[in-house]
Amino acid sequence: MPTNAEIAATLTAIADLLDITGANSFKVNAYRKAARAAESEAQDLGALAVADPPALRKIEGIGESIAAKIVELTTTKGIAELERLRSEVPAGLLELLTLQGVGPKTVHLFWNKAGVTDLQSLKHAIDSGALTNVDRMGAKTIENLRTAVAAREAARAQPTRFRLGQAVPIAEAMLLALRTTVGVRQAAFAGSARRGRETVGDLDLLVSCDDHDSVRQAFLSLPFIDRVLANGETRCAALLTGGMQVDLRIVDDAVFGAALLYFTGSKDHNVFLRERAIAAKMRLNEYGLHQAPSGADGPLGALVAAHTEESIYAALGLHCLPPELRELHGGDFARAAPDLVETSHVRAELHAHTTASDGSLSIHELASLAVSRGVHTLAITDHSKASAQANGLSVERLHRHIDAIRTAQADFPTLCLLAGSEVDILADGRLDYDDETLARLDVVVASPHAALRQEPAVATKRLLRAITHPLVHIIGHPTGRILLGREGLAPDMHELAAAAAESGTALEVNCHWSRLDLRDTHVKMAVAAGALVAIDCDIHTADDADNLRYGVATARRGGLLRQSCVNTWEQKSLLGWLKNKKSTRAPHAPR
Ligand code: DGT
Ligand code: CA
Ligand code: CA
Ligand code: ZN
Repeated sequence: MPTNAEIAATLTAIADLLDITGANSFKVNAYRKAARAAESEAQDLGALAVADPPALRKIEGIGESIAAKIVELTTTKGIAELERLRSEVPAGLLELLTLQGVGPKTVHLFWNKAGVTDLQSLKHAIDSGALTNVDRMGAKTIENLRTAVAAREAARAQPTRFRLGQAVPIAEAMLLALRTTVGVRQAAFAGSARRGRETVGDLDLLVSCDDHDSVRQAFLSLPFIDRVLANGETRCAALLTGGMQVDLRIVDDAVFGAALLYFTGSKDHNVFLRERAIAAKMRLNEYGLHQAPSGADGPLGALVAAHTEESIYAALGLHCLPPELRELHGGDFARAAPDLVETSHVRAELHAHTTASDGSLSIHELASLAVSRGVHTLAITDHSKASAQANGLSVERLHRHIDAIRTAQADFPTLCLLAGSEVDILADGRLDYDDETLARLDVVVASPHAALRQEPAVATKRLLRAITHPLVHIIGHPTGRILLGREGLAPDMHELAAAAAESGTALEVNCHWSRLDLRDTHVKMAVAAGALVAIDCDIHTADDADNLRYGVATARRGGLLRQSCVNTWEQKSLLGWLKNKKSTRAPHAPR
């Protein structure tokens, strides 16, 4: 049965198509009004359409003919008029609706006055000047349109990438199936996913085995596979149902390490290793590290190492570089093993939401989850009042919430429950609660949620103001970007990192795979500046705690050491930092 939101979307689609065909605006507006009514209606309209159809008409904004459409949609899963409109309007016109600044009335004009039927013909109409004769199309409007079309074309030309947190679970499910196949010795994923890159172009799986055929068969019969692209003795490739490509390499177990090293990349790291090999009169490829006594072009000599990555690095005089460092760090860490942060080091979660704002867990459920994860400290940081869409807390509600957290503490003797807030950093850098309120909290995570299209210089100033605020401990998801979705702020991260180091404020790596914010390159800047970093799951539902690995991978890519990550500290040090930062800094002077 359709939800109210689905009914609203269907009514809006009809209204858009009617507008495009140039239908009578009285009729179009009736659909739009009904869509708004459906969206804000508390009763379940689908259920009502089945149980008591006449009741639909009693709802303000829904007339007789649209009530009939809702009944039709609910009982037949479609609406004949919508199908008729869809067959009448060229499909390419619908994409134009998603261009910045283009609505259905404009699309109607494009179609009828300039013969536009899709993006390509719109581009042609702009370039040929055909649009200048269309009503409402001034020079400025046409210029904006040109920009929007170019942006769309650029986005289309980009190869599709998938977010790490969506790709890795698929890779692991496939490996699990392959590992149980007869004859399989080792199985791993390589490529950008193993390096922990925020997005991956394709998955690279590597299997060593005694029987190539059984592995191929097992791979090609995995349930996720939609289409086979290649099926060879040592290499298979397939497209998965979600559109992602998977490459599988099948190798002998003796050379698994060499293949894993090669297919993990990055390409630049492979070049670095090969050059090192040549300098030592050896040669490295996906089959192993060999002696090459007569130089790069001469014949290969004896095998030096191939079974494990460690043995190859060791033969090159290097320690085994963690895969996350094999992209942004060249040979920086090649000589000594850095004490990078690991998931097992994380002992505190400092950013979590409850049902008080937009989380799905109660204080008790969240605390139980934290106990089961083995952390010593949990900060409860619900949204502040400016985040109205997330049910942010008024000062009064916050005070009651703090009391509830203090009361709950008694039920969790092994866990330290901190009363915090994820307070909005307003557009000008002021915080959403006054200092007196903030001073009552154990932890203040300050995050930007709105005004995310600011100029870089304005964003830098805004975030600096929050970083240097003496009552702020952590800057949450500092840029507000959404991977493959929203650019977010583009502040001067060098400047922010320096200020964070100076004021003892931590910058967050938000672990959600749609954020990973700070991103890897930003972590690298924070590390260079000596700033503290927090790695937090920003828990809204229980599953969010599983995202820790992606945040840790991002932090490791930036070279974050264990001791610079506040979540790894012993409880005493952590609480000391939270307190000290509060009392040792000069009181905040209002600007
Ligand atoms: P992606 O898939 O775009 O997210 O990035 P990768 O790094 O997974 O790239 P991919 O799948 O094309 O290749 C996997 C690894 O195999 C890559 O990181 C390094 C190695 N590799 C592939 N082609 C070449 C090459 O032409 N030269 C070198 N040196 N290495 C290569
Ligand atoms: Ca790949
Ligand atoms: Ca690949
Ligand atoms: Zn947030």
